[in-house]
Amino acid sequence: MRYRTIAGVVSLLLCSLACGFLNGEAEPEVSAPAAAPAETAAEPAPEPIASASARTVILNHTVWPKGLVAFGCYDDGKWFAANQCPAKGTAVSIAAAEPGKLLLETSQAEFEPASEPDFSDEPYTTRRLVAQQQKTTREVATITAIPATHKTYVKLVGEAIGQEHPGIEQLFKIDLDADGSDEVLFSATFEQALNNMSAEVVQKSPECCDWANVGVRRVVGGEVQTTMLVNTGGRIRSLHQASIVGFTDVDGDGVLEIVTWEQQHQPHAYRIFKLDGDTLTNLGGLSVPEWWDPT
Ligand SMILES: [Ca+2]
Ligand SMILES: [Ca+2]
Repeated sequence: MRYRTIAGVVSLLLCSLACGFLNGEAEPEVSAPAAAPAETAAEPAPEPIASASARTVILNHTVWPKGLVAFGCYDDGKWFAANQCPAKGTAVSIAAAEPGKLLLETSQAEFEPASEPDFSDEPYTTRRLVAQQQKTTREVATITAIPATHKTYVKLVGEAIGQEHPGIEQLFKIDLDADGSDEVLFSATFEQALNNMSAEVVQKSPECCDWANVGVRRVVGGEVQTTMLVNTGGRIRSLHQASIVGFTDVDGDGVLEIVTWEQQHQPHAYRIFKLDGDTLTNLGGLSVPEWWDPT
């Protein structure tokens, strides 16, 4: 068992100086998350919602607890935190943001509470998936890759995040709402920009030192707009990272929701964004203390 890696401690120290993720200083340019604030260890867990129509989004999580866990659930127009999701009910997967056909899996699932670490300064509660039946899979969209060096998008993404060398990591198009018009999604980080730039350019870059962004370009009112979903960075290196994890459909209406991941310091966080007409809403998230590793 290890408590905190050296990198984690360094990151925490850096972020005590530079970061304000959980304080909302770096919130994306969309409406605030609807998720309930994190509980403290002394507060009882909220009662699960009792609804047969709720759909729980399941996340394949690689740190703690490993495996499939409840990311959160959606019912009657509302998003609920993972520890409020029904113990039994409908679950929907997250299809990975990789080129090709997107397949979403729906199932009847059963969850159990995931026990919390016996110490934590970042309380985290979720539900672990323990049984899954009646799986059905349907094709929901196609992801088409765009070269990360595409000059037009290097320029557009660079303008969106204020960097001449944006460091595009992911760039692809997908029709989220099946209206026949593709949306373009991208992630861009300083780490990738470093890979693209010569050492001389890095030295001269006035924008140095860190950023991590996820954005979407889409048609709004007849014009293409860029909306940032994750938009973080600063002048102190703290290894900001961000990416598009994949897509899910929280309400089964055929319009895909976007799942992002970001790490501005500890913890790291997943977020889910819902496209409803011209509106893009941050439904909520799941923050995870990455330094916790019970193995
Ligand atoms: Ca579309
Ligand atoms: Ca949907």
